[in-house]
Amino acid sequence: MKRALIILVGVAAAIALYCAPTAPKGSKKSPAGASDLAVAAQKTYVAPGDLDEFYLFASGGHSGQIYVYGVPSMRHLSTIPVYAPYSATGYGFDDETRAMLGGLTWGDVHHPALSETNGDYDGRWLFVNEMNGRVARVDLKDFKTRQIFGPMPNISGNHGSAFVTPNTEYSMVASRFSIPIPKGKSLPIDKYATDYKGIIAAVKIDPKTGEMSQGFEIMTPPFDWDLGDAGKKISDGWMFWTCYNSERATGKLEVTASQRDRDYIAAVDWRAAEKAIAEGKGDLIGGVKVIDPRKVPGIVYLMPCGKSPHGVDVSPDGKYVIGSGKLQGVTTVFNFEKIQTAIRNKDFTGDEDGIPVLKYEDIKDAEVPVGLGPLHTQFGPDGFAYTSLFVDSAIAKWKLGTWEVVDKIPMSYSIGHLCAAEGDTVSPKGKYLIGLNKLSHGRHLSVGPSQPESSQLVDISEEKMKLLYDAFTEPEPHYAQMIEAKKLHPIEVYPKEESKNPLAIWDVKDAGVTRAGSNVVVKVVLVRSTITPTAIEVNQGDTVKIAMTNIEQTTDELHGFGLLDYNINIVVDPGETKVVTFKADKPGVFPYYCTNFCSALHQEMQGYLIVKGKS
Ligand code: RUQ
Ligand code: CUA
Repeated sequence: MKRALIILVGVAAAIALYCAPTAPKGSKKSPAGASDLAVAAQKTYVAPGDLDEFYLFASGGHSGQIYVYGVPSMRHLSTIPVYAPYSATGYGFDDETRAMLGGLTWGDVHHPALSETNGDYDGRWLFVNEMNGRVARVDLKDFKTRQIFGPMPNISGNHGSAFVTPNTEYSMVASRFSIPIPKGKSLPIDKYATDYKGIIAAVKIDPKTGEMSQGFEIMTPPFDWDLGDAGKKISDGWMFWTCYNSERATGKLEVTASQRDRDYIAAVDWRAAEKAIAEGKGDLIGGVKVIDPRKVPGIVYLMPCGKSPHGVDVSPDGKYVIGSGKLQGVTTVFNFEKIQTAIRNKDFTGDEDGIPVLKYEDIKDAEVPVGLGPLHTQFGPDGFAYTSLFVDSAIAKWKLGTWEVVDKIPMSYSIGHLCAAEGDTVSPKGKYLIGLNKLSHGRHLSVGPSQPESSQLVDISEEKMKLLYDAFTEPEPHYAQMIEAKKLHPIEVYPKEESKNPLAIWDVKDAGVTRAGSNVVVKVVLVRSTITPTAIEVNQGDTVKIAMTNIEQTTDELHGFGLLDYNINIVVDPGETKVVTFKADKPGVFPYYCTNFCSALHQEMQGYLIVKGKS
């Protein structure tokens, strides 16, 4: 049946291609590297009722959210609100999520990091960083944000994050902007080179619960730390970060930070850092133990790399560390063993504020001529690497070990990150690669000046890469990770027996209002098709806490609670309890109603909050 459908679609696509006399206005010929359209249609078509093979978790940039897509269909399945309120799910309105946001209503999300066991995605959690010095944890059991850790002390602009170590011991963090530390101290900008500090840091993760807590920080010269990746297998225990502006310049960085031919990749022995902290070798700055490499040697080393590198990526076997100047035409492959040998032999060319600098020639294995503007590298299961080329607007495929560039495919337009199926783990899955492009112009219906970003799905199952599909995504997919769908087993209702909220009630007869002075607690039951109680009376000036339990145990039976004029919008999943506390400062009658269509009598699911005036 499925095969018949696929053939049908294939034939239909072929007919559409060859017979359409009037192609839609603006449509273009398939670009170079594109698949035969019938084949592409077959490979991306997921028949009604069928499921995608992979989940894609894409960063939502400064929307503050994570977007979930199915691959290969590229259908948008869900939005996980993380750092910004999201009224569709009531996120940021109830007490718990509002407290988690901590007064900030935006975050600039860059790098999702799926939790790992032995270097493979284990499907437990998704960590994601944002620029205001925070890391969040999404539980993949229910796709909900469960913790936002930070803003962390001393960190300014948490870009080099939220990369996890191979057994999710840490989520790694690095500051893009250097500032005087601790935060709150101000110094003139002409003190930048000497008195401003960069910070690289680690957030500790509880192996059972995923709960994050402060790990360690390391003080560095005022470089702009950019991106990182954790070592794996033989390089497990090490962490790598790129930086730009090793010139320690200020002002127009596009000029001032490009004077030197090389910047650095930091190689950090995080186990040694952990040990130094345990031995009390850190200085307390801003409430955290900070390691100063001048006083505690043996933790950080600098690897010279092409000017202003961006991504740094460790190969699946952990042997190679790949990084490149982002205006170069080559990407450099560093050899982990050579790095270790150079460190052992103290083969240094100098130091930066006490951090030894290794010799480029000693530690590199190859310069691979991938093309102009290499940014990020992902891996396939067969020893191939895929590097995104921003300036060339293309992806290069090359072989680890022989360093041969074997294929290139253009991207429309200006690719940034790229994401292969489990392509940053110890066992990449191949099959699909997604180019996360910065521009999309002209390849979709016009939606005005604010255009979507484009993500292009590429088939990497054969020797030649083939373009399969253009998908348009919310701004802005910095990084994304793709995990086999069979690794995730999300729940669909919160089981009643696991309910822990002390304010939860499971019977309408327990619903109602209790008062202690001017503090009012309202216990509410949401079930098709009544909000009980149907009227709530309070006095102006009361502090009102409404705890609502959706007592449904049926998939998809969500109920909402929209309270007009009070800016309250809660959505409660089946079996869930949510609490919202507010001051009833406006007198009058305020309707509340269910916001999620739930039954034929959904419209009847309503009630009134009556706030009696003071006079
Ligand atoms: S960045 S286009 Cu924020 Cu990850 Cu590379
Ligand atoms: Cu409950 Cu609509």
